Amino acid sequence: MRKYKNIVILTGAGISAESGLSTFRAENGLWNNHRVEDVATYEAFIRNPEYVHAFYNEMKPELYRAKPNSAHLALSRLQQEYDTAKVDIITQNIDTLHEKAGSRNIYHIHGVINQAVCLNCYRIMESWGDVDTQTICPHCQISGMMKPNIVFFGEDLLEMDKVDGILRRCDLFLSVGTSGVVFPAAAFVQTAKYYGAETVEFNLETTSNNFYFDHHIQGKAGTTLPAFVDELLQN
Ligand code: BV8
Repeated sequence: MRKYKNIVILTGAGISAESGLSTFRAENGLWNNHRVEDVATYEAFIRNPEYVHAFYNEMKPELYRAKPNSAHLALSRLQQEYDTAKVDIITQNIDTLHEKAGSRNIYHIHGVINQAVCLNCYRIMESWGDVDTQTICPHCQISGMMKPNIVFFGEDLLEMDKVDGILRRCDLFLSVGTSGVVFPAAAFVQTAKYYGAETVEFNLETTSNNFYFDHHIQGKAGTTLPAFVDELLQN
């Protein structure tokens, strides 16, 4: 393995599976118990904000208690010990397990569970408690305008101004635990590859994106990622 200068890791729900959190598209996944159109689209939120708030409020206690697993910890170790490269984490996950593992340079492109945004003043409120249509914005004091700071289908992603540059500069792109079906995150590997990065996919199975990856490491990320980080750190 060569020395890298800019390492980018894209993570999806699969990296949090061994922390006990449901993924989206598995048998007992999050989307199996709810129609995406009813909970994760902007229209759904406008149509029935109470229902969408309740969906995310119900998720908060489990995500609050969740603990990072060896895959999250391996990325934090890579950031701390790999001294010749900048290591950025772009996550589709709304959990805070990368933060709990001690990582930094984390870009939550689909938002994060313990934040809400005021649709009146567009400032962010942090809360692990329930947020709903009665919640008063702590900044502009207007009530009824809080939305989960979560990117619904049909909404633009967060942090893309920074993410685009990171993808163009990277020389190693790792994709961990994502089915690669949601865009534009699913196309990040194409950008990285176009600009010359080596690309590696970590998943239980081959995904629809596999054509764009130079290497596939099959297995549970909690096992495969720490081993890969060990190899990177030995070089
Ligand atoms: C956008 C909400 C520009 C937060 C999510 C029509 C109109 C508008 C847009 C579109 C349209 N048609 C298509 C689009 C684009 C759309 C899209 O991609 N749709 C798909 C379904 C075709 N994208 C968007 O709308 C995005 N915005 O394009 O804006 C725009 C604006 C207006 C008009 C046009 C364009 C917004 C996308 C974000 C949506 N929000 N969720 C939440 O509740 O979390 S997406 C949802 O899927 C989650 O955020 C999740 O992160 C994401 C991806 O899922 P994965 O993380 O990959 O999870 P999944 O369960 O699928 O897979 C887990 C994987 O892990 C599996 O492969 C499994 O094998 C593996 N695994 C499991 N265990 C392990 C493991 N691997 C390793 N180890 C293990 N132990």
